[in-house]
Amino acid sequence: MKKVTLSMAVAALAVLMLPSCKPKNAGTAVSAGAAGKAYVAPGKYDEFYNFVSGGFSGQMSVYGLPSGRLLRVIPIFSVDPEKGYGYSEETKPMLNTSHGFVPWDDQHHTELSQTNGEIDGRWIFANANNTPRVARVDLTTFRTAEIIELPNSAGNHSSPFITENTEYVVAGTRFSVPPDDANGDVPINTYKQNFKGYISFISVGAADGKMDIAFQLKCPGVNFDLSHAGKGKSHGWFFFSCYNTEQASTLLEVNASQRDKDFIMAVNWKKAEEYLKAGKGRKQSVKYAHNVYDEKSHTATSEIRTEVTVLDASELKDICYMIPCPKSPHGCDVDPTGEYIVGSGKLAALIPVFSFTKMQKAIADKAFEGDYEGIPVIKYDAALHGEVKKPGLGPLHTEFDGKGNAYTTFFVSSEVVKWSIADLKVLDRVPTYYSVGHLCIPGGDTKKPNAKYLIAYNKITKDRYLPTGPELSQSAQLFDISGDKMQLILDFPTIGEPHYAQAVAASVIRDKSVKFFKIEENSNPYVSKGEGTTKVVREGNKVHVYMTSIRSHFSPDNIEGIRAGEEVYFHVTNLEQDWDVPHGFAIKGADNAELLIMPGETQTLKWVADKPGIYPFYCTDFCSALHQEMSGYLRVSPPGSTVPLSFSTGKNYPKADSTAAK
Ligand code: RUQ
Ligand code: CUA
Repeated sequence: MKKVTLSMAVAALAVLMLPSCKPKNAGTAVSAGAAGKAYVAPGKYDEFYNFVSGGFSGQMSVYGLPSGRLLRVIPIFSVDPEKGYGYSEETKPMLNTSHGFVPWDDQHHTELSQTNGEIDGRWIFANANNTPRVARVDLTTFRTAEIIELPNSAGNHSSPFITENTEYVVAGTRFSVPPDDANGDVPINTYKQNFKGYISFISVGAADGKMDIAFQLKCPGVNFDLSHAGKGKSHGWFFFSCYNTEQASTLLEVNASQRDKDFIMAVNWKKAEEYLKAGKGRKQSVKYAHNVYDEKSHTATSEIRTEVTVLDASELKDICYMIPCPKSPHGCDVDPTGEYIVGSGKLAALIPVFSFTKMQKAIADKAFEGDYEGIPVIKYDAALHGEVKKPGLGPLHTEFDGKGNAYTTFFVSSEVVKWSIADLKVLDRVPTYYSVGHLCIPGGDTKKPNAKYLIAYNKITKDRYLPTGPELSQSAQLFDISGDKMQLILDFPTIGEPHYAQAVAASVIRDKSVKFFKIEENSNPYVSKGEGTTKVVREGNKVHVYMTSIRSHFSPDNIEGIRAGEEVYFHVTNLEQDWDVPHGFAIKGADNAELLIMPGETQTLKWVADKPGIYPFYCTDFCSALHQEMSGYLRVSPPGSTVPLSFSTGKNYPKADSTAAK
């Protein structure tokens, strides 16, 4: 392999650090008729939902396309005071991990569930990079239904990609680290001996979506970057891009760029299943959290699990194969037929396209050039379909249109390039503003893309919008790709830093939306199903307030007899049974957030009465003409006070002969 000197590497990196080759005519690149194409008239629905990862916001945002209108931000891995997520007692367990409560994460990829390789609109999965977790969002409620932590992992980046019937959600670790049951207190420079890369296969319940770690694959210590499942003829296989096959543990920008080629790792997961059935897995003791939100009790529960089954890919033959792939591959994308696997070397000036059929033949013929820690390395040429020559600089990600074309993003040369899979010829290129990362075509990683639009998610915004101080929103750009040439029709700012995103025809999801929760099905232990059952109960140092909200009052709205220092739990049930009538709840001095309670739901806010006084509480969501009247008072007396605990609504009027305090 070619040896790169330090100075050569630094020179190459200096080029890569340029924000981008800035495209010319940034302001005029928009095509004629763009306004009409992106315009969705007031009151009309968008044609597509676009689910966009939030990067360092930890959330996922949902846009309508082609308008670019923001429809919703779904809290997943970060607390969200707007919705009370991670602040209400019911949602706190969702963010529990083996490290305790973790209120933030970095969310990079979104993947919609599939049946027969087509988007089925049931769930969308999301990864947390930092404290490795995978979440499932329910698309009837647009809320996080489940989060599972991943043991033996660190930097869960090549995740969460799914198999064509959502049999598994797969997650590869970005950082290899010593396994959780080994002594991790080792010198960092013992990477080669002690650090291993784990890939998690998370099974998904066909009916209820429940996630479970079916098994993990123990692989050589490298960085797994991205992945995609095989489909059609390659169903049963999974492909991962790997970098840092140099196994460097310092100054990776130089030391992990030494080799001319890193790998795409091909995993035969059907074979892994056979080994698992044959009892070849080793039970490893670990600790990871599994958190589930129940929509009947409107409550999350968190359980710590202690065991995982591990298959060793270096010992068990025929599970993993390495395919050499030039220059620190990032994206790893499989075309709609399942035949072609596209690797995108971040530092490469070409795009290698591998053939599944040729790869199978190479394995049968043992066309190997050696092994990498016990894993056979297939000869590059034996698996190669061909290379796209001079496509651009810094290829990152590829999506497909289902008509034989691929679209690849180029970070360094700031463009999207359309090319033909059959003959590897470049067909079209458009500039992006600026330095595009991921891209999305509706269904663009499935068997059936819906190739009307392409959205580019750009890393650098610079002069695209009105200045807003040192930080600018990241920007998405919408292209019409229905014709031969890509046409820019819209820019829209995004939340956090988008990485991958997926889109689907609105009709697949729209009509399944839950409009409210049925109050008679509410099984929250603290529910009040009517004002008649509201109450205030003292239990030791805790006071439970069973409260209801309905336009436009709380019941109770006068509470007295609370003592300073007591923990008060407001269990607020929204009695409304109508679409789009949430009520909020906030009380002075609360050290967490509001509650935002959906119709038919119960949510709980913990509040500590810190000193005597009168504490108003009120509804935070403008719910009716008398929303400003939707409020109440809570009286806090000193510790040991004899003021009796009392509560009422509409009964606590001044006595006729006395208005004095008592
Ligand atoms: S990444 S910009 Cu975190 Cu998917 Cu490629
Ligand atoms: Cu209820 Cu405002």
